[in-house]
Amino acid sequence: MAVLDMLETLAPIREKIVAGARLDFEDGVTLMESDDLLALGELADLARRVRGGGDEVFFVQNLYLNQTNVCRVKCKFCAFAKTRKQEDAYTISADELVEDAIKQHAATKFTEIHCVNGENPHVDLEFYVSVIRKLKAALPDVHLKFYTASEIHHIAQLAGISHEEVLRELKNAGLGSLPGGGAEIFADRVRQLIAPGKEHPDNWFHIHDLAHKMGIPTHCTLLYGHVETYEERIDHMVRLRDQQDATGGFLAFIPLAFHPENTVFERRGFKFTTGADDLKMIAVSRLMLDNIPNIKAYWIMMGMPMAQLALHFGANDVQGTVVREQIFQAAGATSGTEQKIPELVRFITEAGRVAVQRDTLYNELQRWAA
Ligand code: V47
Repeated sequence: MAVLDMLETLAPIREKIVAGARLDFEDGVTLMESDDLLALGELADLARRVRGGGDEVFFVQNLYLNQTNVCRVKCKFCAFAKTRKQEDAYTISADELVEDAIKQHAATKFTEIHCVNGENPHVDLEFYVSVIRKLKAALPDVHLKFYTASEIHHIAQLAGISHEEVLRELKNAGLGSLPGGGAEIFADRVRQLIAPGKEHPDNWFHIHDLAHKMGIPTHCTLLYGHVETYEERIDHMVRLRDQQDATGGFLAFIPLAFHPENTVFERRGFKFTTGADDLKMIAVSRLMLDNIPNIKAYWIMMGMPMAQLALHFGANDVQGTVVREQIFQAAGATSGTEQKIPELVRFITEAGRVAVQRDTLYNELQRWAA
């Protein structure tokens, strides 16, 4: 495409951004179809600034824990899940998990635990509630970001109670927020192809809607780079934006790049996403999601150098120190599982931004001079 054509295609979108107007579905598809990566980055960074964003780039000091990798759902994109009989299947008791967390806390002083699990059919409500209660008692100042909407739905099914009752039990025990997983791609066509055993997206929305109304903030994600179309990515973003208009409880959006290793899709020849697609996803999500304040460039997923570039494509958060990630490691991530604070600060500062350590709710804890 000639440069002039590209400028003309993006010009009406730029006008909307400058005017603070909302982009529509067609604008989103136009952005996705553009290969003018630098123009997309510039537009996204402009949108971020027009909407009040400054030079701050956030990260949180966190620990990743998984209670169980046993899972009843056979999502085709997943390399983490196991059946109970597989050799490397595990289910960790609340006491073991708490002991481990206390040891880690003494070493690193994390402020958040992020926990996502398989949908284990062999445990009960108490398995989930007791770990939150015990962790809160042992580490009262640590924010517990536990259980995707898929897991909340699963816990409700297990216990024969409503989503609302599960959330209330967990909140009373000390739950702080929900991670954004389980969203995948909302479009039925894609869900049937990649996760036919997973609950309907209406459940995902019902749980986030309830959580926001109960004062539990949540995160949201989109899994890209498999069988979805650009239209289906934008449809997903528009649905998230509508939910945020209604309840306002999403703290951040995290685009998750599909990692094919050790999955059904690897055997079908699927490859890892490219840097161009990763940067495009960050830019387009910033442009479309005008009401979600934070866009995360998840370094575990894209590597630290690419996450650093993403800071000029609309991202303002690199997630965190992330001690011990398992889901992406199982599927071929090569970025390691821990980033020390000085290293995060170095990458952010060398991108010309101001590194800010935050808590889960985006309260500032410490800042480093640029
Ligand atoms: O729902 C699983 C994704 C999610 C693969 O809220 C994969 O800050 C790529 O919830 N390749 C679970 N993605 C993890 C999750 C999460 C992750 C990071 C940040 C946050 C947050 C939440 O992980 C799943 C699925 O979308 N996932 N397998 C894979 N092979």
